[in-house]
Amino acid sequence: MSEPTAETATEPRPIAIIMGSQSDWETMRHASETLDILEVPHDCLIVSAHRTPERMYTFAKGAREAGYKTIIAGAGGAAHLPGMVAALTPLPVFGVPVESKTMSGLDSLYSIVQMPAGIPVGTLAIGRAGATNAALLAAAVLALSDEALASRLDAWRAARTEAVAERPA
Ligand code: RP5
Repeated sequence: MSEPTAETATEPRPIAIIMGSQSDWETMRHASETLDILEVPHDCLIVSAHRTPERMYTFAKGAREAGYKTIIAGAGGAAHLPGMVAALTPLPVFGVPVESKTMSGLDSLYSIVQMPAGIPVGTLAIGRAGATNAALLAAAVLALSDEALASRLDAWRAARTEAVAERPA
């Protein structure tokens, strides 16, 4: 969760990774690490729909003006954060269901995926895979207008392909 430095303060950070709790970081750090590999500047913030609703409102209403292009939102349990943020901003929101202890993340998944028509949340898989893929999707959106990033994404995918052995060890 990097603070802007004097050197980077004026650089645009096109992606915000938000999460409902510190406990979500263990999952959401995989989104951040993926964006680091792809050299995509991003912010990581704790924004809770339930515990800090005013922080959530301020963040979501100001997100576009702050320069964000997409938002990745992770939450668990009664996971209202992605949907509420999507209701408050026109930016694309990708939701990551964090794996909960009591229901293995199914509660998170259903809370995030079952949005009413008109307010979309692009919902990913439960847990680490979802966090990683949310980062890749957000990067792919940015890559539509960023050729250098598109090349880095191509290289990332090619490396994943090359890493698959023909036979099991
Ligand atoms: C949600 O409640 C958070 O997104 C988190 O996944 C879940 C549990 O939060 P903690 O009790 O661990 O802070 O709001």
